[in-house]
Parts: sequence; C-alpha cells; structure tokens
Amino acid sequence: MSEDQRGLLYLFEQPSRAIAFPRAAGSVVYDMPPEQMPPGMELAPRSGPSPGRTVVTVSPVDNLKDELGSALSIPKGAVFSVFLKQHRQAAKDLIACFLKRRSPAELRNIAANVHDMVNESLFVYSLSFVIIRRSDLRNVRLPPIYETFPSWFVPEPTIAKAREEVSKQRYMPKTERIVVDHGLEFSGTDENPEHRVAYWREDYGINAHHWHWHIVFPAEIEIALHRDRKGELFYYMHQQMMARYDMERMSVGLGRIVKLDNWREPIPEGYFPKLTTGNSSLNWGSRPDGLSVKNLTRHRIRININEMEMWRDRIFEAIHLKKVVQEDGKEIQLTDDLDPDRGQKRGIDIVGDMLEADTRLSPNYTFYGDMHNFGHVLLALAHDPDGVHREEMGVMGDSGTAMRDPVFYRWHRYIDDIFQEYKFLQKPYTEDQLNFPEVSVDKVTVTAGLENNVLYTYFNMREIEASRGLDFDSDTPVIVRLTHLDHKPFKYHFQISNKSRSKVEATIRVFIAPMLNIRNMRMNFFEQRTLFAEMDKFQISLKPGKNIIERRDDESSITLPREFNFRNIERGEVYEDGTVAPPESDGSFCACGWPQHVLLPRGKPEGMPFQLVVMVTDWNEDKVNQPTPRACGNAASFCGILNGKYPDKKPMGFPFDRLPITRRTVPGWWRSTWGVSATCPSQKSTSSSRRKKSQRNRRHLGKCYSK
Ligand code: CUO
Repeated sequence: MSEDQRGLLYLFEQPSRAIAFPRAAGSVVYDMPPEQMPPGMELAPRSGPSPGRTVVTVSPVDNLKDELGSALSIPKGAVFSVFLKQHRQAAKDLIACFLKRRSPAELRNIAANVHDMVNESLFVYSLSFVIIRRSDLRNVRLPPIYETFPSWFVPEPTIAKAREEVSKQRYMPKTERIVVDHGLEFSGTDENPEHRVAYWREDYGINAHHWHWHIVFPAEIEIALHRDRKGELFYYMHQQMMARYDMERMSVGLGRIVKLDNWREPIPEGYFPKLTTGNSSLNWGSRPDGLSVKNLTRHRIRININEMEMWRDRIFEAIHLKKVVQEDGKEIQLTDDLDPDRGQKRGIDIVGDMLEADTRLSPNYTFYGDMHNFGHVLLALAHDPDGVHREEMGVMGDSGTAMRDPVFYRWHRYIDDIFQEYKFLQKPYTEDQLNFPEVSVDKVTVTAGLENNVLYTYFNMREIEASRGLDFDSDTPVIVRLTHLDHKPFKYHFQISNKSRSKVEATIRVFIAPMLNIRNMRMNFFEQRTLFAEMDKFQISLKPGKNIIERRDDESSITLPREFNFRNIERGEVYEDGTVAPPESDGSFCACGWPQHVLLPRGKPEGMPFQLVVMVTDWNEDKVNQPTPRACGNAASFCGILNGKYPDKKPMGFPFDRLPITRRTVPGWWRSTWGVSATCPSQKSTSSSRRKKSQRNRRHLGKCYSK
C-alpha cells in the first residue's frame, strides 16, 4: 500500500478526534501511530498527548472554505442524512472538492485539510464515495463502518462499560486489550413483541450493508447518476430485505409487516436506540410508542403531510395510467416490456427513481415529489418536528442505522406496495418466458453435513475494535464482542438434465420462502409470492445428459464473503488477508453485499419448513452485452457490478415479481420444488462464564434453544 493510501485510511480512524493542528507557518500536521507510518514520511517526535508518533505534514489549500460550499453547513457531531436534500447537496459539494484532486497524494492532502472542518459522518461518506470510484485507489479496502462509527452499532451502556474498564486500568494491572460483550439483550426487552426480532434489525452486518448500498447507489450525485438500473435495484434490494425480515418475524411467531399507509394515525411501535452519534455523545433521537408524525419545520427543512399525500396520489395515478408526465409536459410510458440492454428504461426503473426520489433522475421531481426520503425524515424527527427541544434525528435519518427501527420496515412495506401495484399491472410471464424446454431440474438436495434438507442456525459472536472509531483516551485496544445470527455452512446438490444434443449455457436461480403462514397453514402462491428471497444465482454450462452440480452457500450471488469484514485482533492482524485487497480486485466496492452470516433465515428450534425453488433459464437470453464483468461481482444481485451493467437482463425479482397467468393457476415450476427445514440448535458454550451467559441468553430467546 502506498503512503498516500495509508495516509488516507488513517483519516478514518477516530473521526471525531481532531487530527490537524497548526505547526510551522504555512503547514498543518497530523499524527499517526508508528505502525501506520507510511515509509519515507517525516518522523518527528513531539511533546503532548502522543509523543513519539509520526507526524505527517499537510500543505494548506487556499480558499478552501469557498471550495467546500454547503459542506460546512452540517454541524459537527450532528446526524448527516442522505435522505435530506440539503445534506445530499453538502455531500455533493464535498465530493466535488475531493474529485478535483488528480492523484491520491492530492486527495490525501485535501482530505486531511478538510477533516476537522466538516461533519464527521459527511466526511467519511464523501471520502468513501470517492475512494470507491477512483481507479487508482481500487485496491484500498475501506475500514468497516461499524469500526469507524461503533457508536451507531453499539448502545451507549456497553460503550460506558468499556470506558469504565479503561479507567480501571489506571490503578489495576494493564491487560493487552479490553473486551466487553454486547447482546443478546439488544435495545429492549421481550415484553415488547417487536423486540423478538431486534437481533436481526440491530445486526451490525445488515446495517453496514445498507450504509454501503446507499453509497454505491446514492441519489443525485453526478458521477453515480447513471448507474445501470439504479431505480429498479432500489425497488428490488429493499423488497428482498422486506421478504427476509418477514421470514424472521414468522420464525419468532410475529405476523408479517403491516404497511404504514396512514400518516395521521399514532404509530404503535416506538424505538429507543440508546446510541450516540460519535464521541460528542449527542444522542440519536427516540420515538415513544403511539407517536404520530407531524408536519415538519426545522431550519431549512419543511415537510407537509398534505403534500406527501398529494405526491402519493399522483404516483398512483401515473402507475394506473401507465404513464408519467415529465417536467417539459411530455409523457413517457411505464412498462416493463422493454430491454435495458438496448438502452431502454423499464417502467419499474422510472418508478424507482420517482419514488426514492432522485431530484436529477426523477421524471418530474416537482410534481411527483420526494416521497420515500421525506418519509424517512418525518419518522426520524417525529419526536421533535419543530426542533424546539434541539433533539437529534432518530435512527431513521441515516442509512447506517435506519434498519434498527421497526418503523423502517413499515415504511418500506408501504413503498414496496407501491412498486407491487405497478407490477400487478404488468403482463404475466408467458409459459415460454418461464420454461427452458431443453433442461429439467431432476433433484435438489441441500445439506449441512448431517441430515439432508435440514439446515442449522445458531447465535455466534464476533469482535469489533471500538477504539478504532471512538477515543477511549487509552492505548489499549477496546473490543466489543457482538452477538449475531449465523448458520452452519451448507451445500446445494443439483441434478439437472440437458435433453439437447449440445452444451447449453444456463442461469440457475435459487429462492427460499416459508411454507406455512403464521396460523400454520400452507400458504398459497399469492400469499407466499413476495416472501421469496433470492439465495443464489449463477451461470453454468450444462453438458448433454445428466449434470451433477454442487454449490456452497458462501458462493451466493447476494453475499459478501465472510473474510471481507473479518478482523483478527487476537493475532494482531488488521485483516485476515491484509489491510488491502489484491491489486486486481475492486476491493472497496466489495464492501456492499448482504452479510453471509444472515443468508439463512433463523427458523425454529423444532424446525421451520421452507420451500426451495430452483429455476433454470437460458443464459443466452439473460446475458447482458458487456465486457467480461470485473472482479468483485460477489454480491452482484444486490449491488450490481462496478462500472458495469447489472449482469442479468431479466426484470429484477424474476419470476416472482409478476402475478401468474390467472389467479387460479400457479406456474408449474412452483409446484415442483423441494422442502428444506431451518432449525435453531443449542448454543455451544465452553467455559462456565460462557455457560452462565448462554443460560441467560437462552431465557431471553425462549424457544430458540432446544437444550
Ligand atoms: Cu434504503 Cu429507505 O432506502 O432506506
């Protein structure tokens, strides 16, 4: 890694701590621990809090304030929200300032100059955005967001406990590291039924994925504007998260998500995150049970519920009339019968841009408004809509925290229902579109090594280093051990026949959905359709005759490989495979992807029946004309391919995105599927303290532990 790359990554460490201080006239410096010292940099021990550290000289930049524009408008320590137009403008200005720099050295210099001047979260967002997109920084792997901002992921009581342990070290023998546990308590108690799924909503990986997704597909930022099928992926990726959350709810006996369609009724589900925005100890806002959203007037932000209702009606009208009115008065048709590979924009892509909404991509921002983003903001500020209490936004205000709040799912269920309304009006797929006559799937088995078609989930723990992001005023690393859902690795075995005489190229699509509804009755296709979650999708050559194919769960097209966010602190390594990704990979982009540890839904201790659907389609019809996809397409189904087109021509969600031919018939491929069962076994525990903890956790989780 070059010295500039290392210097850039250092700027992500403890973002709330000032790094720059004036030195000689005409320069600023920042200090860096010796182990992070780029070779050849000036080593100048200084007095003060960290003597002996490396000092990196940074040249001042003239007229910097003018260049930063609105990037200076968000106070330090406050929530930076991609859902607010004004904050998106601030990010645009800061990104533009970074993008002007011609080399990593210039970027490091400007970023170091800016670091102490702008909001911390805005800084990390904008610098991450630029690093991801610069070809000369493609091998730089960004630090995980949960280590950059641990206070967004770990509640304050746990951080306070860590601070207490740090202070004890002042009069007790020092340990090499301080470790505190977080979970399975999460943020509430089981008296609140919604808390049964807190383990999923508050999962570090799920929230990190959502933060990265919104960086990879940001609204309005020039160089990312024309990402292939951006609006459609907004629909699909969020729809899939809803499907997965519904499955988790069903596994703990809760009903499916109820959409939030009446914005004048009290919202029964409150949320108290117990998080701080950073070292500044500003609290994220809380929302008590039964609060309603209200018209919002805070600083320059004005949101009126009447206006939201008007936009909603216009969007429904456009969907029902199958056309939208552009700013210039021209009409464009809304239909999915178009081919994006030929540069045509499908209706779902337009509805996505219109709903999210992207001021630049929406066909008519003034007329169709800013529905989805404004919903986030209304909900995030429901507790202090006019700012009289000077309360910070709630977690709904940021993409890295929003998924913690039960109301996120109610809001996105509503958004998804609008997309579904559009999809209902599309022609059902024909038999021809659904069948691949040369190929048949004869048998599918899934195994986790014991019994066929029984998969296992359990709760696991992983460590993150909180002292990378928070200043504990100590040199001892502070580790937080997080509890998370996990599963035993499994493999698919497919037996597929190619009945033709020559080799065929095929796409294999694998989905999973629960079989029984909350009343324990077999769901029909219509009830089950929106629950199908993509598990994998891959291309394969099938020789004539019988083909046996094996595929591991960690090869999934939606997930980020496990080692990607792995950090082995005990062995003193920064990452298992080094701080940087291999030069040929698009390392930073890979940080977008569904976490491997939550690929499988939780299930129930007694087993929960799921239906696995395996569909084979003709790859020649699915393939997209583009140069061979670049490396790091692991999570392409959810995150696309950097600088490339979405690698599947079919509408996203195919074949479950549309209704079948008639309401009475269901497709043949749905009937010929395989049942699997996901089960939660007992937790492994070795030491007596772990055993005690496990017993406490078991009480908390009730049915999940069978022993
Ligand atoms: Cu990802 Cu509402 O878009 O959170």
